[in-house]
Amino acid sequence: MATRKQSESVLEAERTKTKPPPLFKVLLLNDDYTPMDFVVVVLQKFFSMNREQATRIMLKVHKEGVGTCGIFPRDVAATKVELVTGFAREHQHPLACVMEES
Ligand code: TYC
Repeated sequence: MATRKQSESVLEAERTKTKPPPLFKVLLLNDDYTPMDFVVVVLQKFFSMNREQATRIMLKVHKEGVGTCGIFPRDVAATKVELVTGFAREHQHPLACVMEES
C-alpha cells in the first residue's frame, strides 16, 4: 500500500514530465505559375483572413519565397495542408503548402 508521500511523488514526477503539445506553422511557398488572385482566395477561404491580410501575406510569399499562414496543433495543420493542396490541384495550380514544427 503506497503512503501519501509516495503517491504524491509519483504524481509530481508525471506532472513535471508533461509537455504542451507541439504547434506547427502552415507555410505557403512561392512559384512562378499560381495566380496571385488564387493565393489571396486560398488565404481567405482556409485561413479566415480578410482581403487586406491575405494580400499582404501573398505579396510576402511572392517576394520572399515563403510565408506563414497560421500556427496550429498537428492535426489542424495537417488538414489545412491537405485541403489547400487539394483545392490548388483541382484548379490545376502547382501551389505548395507545407507544415513545420514551430
Ligand atoms: N509568384 C506568383 C505569381 O507571380 C504568385 C504567388 C504568390 C504564387 C504566392 C504562390 O504562394 C504563392 N503569379
